[in-house]
Parts: sequence; structure tokens; C-alpha cells
Amino acid sequence: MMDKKLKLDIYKKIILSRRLEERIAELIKAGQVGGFMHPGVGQEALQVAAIATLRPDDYMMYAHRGVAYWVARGIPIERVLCDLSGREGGTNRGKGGVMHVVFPELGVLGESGTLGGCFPIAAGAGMSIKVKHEDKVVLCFFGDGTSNRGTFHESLNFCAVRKLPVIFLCENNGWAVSVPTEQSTSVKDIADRRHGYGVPGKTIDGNDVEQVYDAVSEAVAYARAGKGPSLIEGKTYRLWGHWIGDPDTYRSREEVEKHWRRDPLPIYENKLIEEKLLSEAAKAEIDKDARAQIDRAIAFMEKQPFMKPETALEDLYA
Ligand SMILES: Cc1ncc(C[n+]2csc(CCOP(=O)(O)OP(=O)(O)O)c2C)c(N)n1
Repeated sequence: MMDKKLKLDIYKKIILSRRLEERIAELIKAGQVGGFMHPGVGQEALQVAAIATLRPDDYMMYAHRGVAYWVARGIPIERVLCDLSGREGGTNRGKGGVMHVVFPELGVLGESGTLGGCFPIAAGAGMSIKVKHEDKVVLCFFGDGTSNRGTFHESLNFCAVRKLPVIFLCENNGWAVSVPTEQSTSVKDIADRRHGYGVPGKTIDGNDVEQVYDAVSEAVAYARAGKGPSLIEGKTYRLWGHWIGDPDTYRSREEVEKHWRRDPLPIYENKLIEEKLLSEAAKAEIDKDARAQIDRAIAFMEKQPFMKPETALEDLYA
């Protein structure tokens, strides 16, 4: 059950993520952030609500879509901005660019360089928890397209056989770049793939904060009890292009507009207003506070030096 404080905390993090992504789009246009930033606008409810079920010492493998994973986990946004802009103040001193934020203090293990690399890493983290008899879980995010990688199937099977505490959480946004899910994927509901591995799970509305929180909490409790992995699929939609700058010519405007009417942010906002947990004045205050946090973080970022080329030779293990 979500209490009032948690509901508002999730709301604040969704707002901060949305505003931050809007500002990052401006920084990209101004040439201050390079590389391909994959925006998560429209998917924040799923990301923030799922991460809200974790304890600070749990592990998480985020996907490539947006900033909400980092905001939700509580990584300082000025550090994230330094990573994105290749500056020394980043979590990995700016070496990772737009997709590689690392924060082991909060179990954020970074991201694989290729899609699908997250699964064996998540399975490995799950294995380490079991071997060390720790009371932790691993939350692993991935897209619908990524669920077609062999690593997904091997890792889910391995986690099921070994009963590892890993939650496989698919963000099904209907597209993998310009390919609609039905053209790349053999099942309509990706959570149906659980039957091949004998694990529990379900398909839920990924734009509904409470459904996500409840389903992921159940999977986390199952994993903590030593029962093994689960496979959850949240149906959602990528409201912006695949990357910031994507001409987005492969989808009809009608389709995109239809999904803007299902934008999780106003849906959740209206729900909180109906429940009398949020007033118009509080809403304006939260928005103002998010913008002020972002202004401060950008000011910090701008003072940080760019990464030095020799830094690339540090932290190499192989
Ligand atoms: C192994 C691999 N193949 C292809 C790519 C290029 N690529 C980056 S994102 C992406 C689409 C992934 O789709 P999905 O998993 O549905 O996630 P979404 O981008 O829709 O959030 C592709 C093909 C990659 N990074 N790694």
C-alpha cells in the first residue's frame, strides 16, 4: 500500500524527471550535451513507481530510456548532468556520456554497452546475492525489442533454475526505434514469455503508478522470500522520438496524439488532486522547486571541467 508521503514523493520525482528531460533537450540543441539521448517522456510513471519499491541497498539495471531511473534512485542530478556532458563532476567522471551513469552506493551498476547485456549482469548480481546470503534483490529494466535478445531467455531460465532474486521488468512502449512490436516479437504480451520459464508475472498498465507499484512490490517480496525471479510487463508509450533529434517519421501523428491523452503525468496528477493529496498551489510549488533544482544543477555542471583524455585510461579492468 502506498501512503500519502510515498505518493507525493513519486509525483515529485516524475515532475523532476520530466522537467529535467525538457532542459536536457535544450542543452542538446545548444550543443552542450552530445551523443544520442533517448528520452523517457511518457514512461516515467513506470520507472519511478517501480524503483520506489526498492531498498537503498538493492541493485538495479536501468535501460537506455531517459533520466527518471536516476532521479528515482536519488542520484544527485548535477552528477548526472556532468556525465551527460562529459565533465569531471559525473558519476564516472564524464566517461560514459548520455547512457552510462554508475552509482554503486545505491546499487546502480551502470548499463551494458549493447542492449541485452543487462540480463547476464542482473543474473550475476542475483547470483552474488545468493552466494553471499544477502537480503537484496535486483530490478532489471528492458524494452520490448530487447526481450528478443538471446541473453533475455538464457538469463531468465538461469535465474528461474537457481531461484535468483531478479525482477525482469519490461517497458513495452510499442516500438523499437522504427519497428513496431508486432513486427519483431512473437507474442502480444511479453509477460506471456514467463510460461516458458515457469516463473510468475503479469502484464499491467505501465502508465498507472499504483498498478506498477503493487505488481513490482509483489515480485520484490517473492524474490526476497527466496522464491526466484518474476517477469512483469508494463504497457506504456514513448511520447517523444527514439532519440532527441529523431525526425519520427515512422509513426502517424494520430497515434502519437492518442497516446499523449494517456500521458501518465496528468493522469497521476489528477488522481492526487481527486484524492485531495495535491492542490493547485502545491502543484505549482513542486514544479517551481523542480525547475530551481535543475537550474542549480546546470550551474554546477557549467563550472565543472570537461573530462581529460587521459581519464579514459583509468578504471580499466581488462
Ligand atoms: C545489441 C544492440 N542492438 C541494437 C542496438 C541499437 N538500438 C539502440 S536502442 C534500440 C531499440 C530498442 O528497443 P526497445 O528494447 O523496445 O527499447 P526502446 O528503445 O523502445 O525503449 C536499438 C535497436 C543496440 N544498442 N544494441
